[in-house]
Amino acid sequence: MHKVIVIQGPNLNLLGEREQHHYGTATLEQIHSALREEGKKLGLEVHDVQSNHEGELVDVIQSSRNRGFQAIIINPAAYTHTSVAIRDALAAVGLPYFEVHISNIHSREEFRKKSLVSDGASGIIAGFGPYGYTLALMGVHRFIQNS
Ligand code: CA2
Repeated sequence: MHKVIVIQGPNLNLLGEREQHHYGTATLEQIHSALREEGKKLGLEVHDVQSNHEGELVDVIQSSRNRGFQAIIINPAAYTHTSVAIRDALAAVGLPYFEVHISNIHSREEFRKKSLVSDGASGIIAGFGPYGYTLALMGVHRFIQNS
């Protein structure tokens, strides 16, 4: 069974509670539970982690190869637009990664249009709401099958 890790950045623990116009009504646990179920159907073991701390996200990314993951699905949240450390960690670990944003970052404030991780990503999904994570998992499944 192939293993995939879903990494969630700062404030995504608040999903479903506020800002529903941007991020929908599903909680993070509901999203992760749906991904685990979808993963089972696809033959993927899906793990998840959320942190509000940049260094902790870097640690998780760095350790993901040694923990046996074949791919990373990541929503770096606000760190998308600011974190050279997360960009460097993703480049260093060398696993294929897929960037997900719940909202369409290109239709919002100017500062959200720049992502520091997009150029190294194997795929990018934005604006599909929480369903974007499921789309990413389907894409990871196809990616692993073809590699
Ligand atoms: O659209 C996305 O997925 C974002 O990565 C979400 C980030 C934002 O900074 C990015 O520009 C786009 C923010 C996540 C904050 O999530 C909240 C959820 C509920 C209530 C408040 C914040």
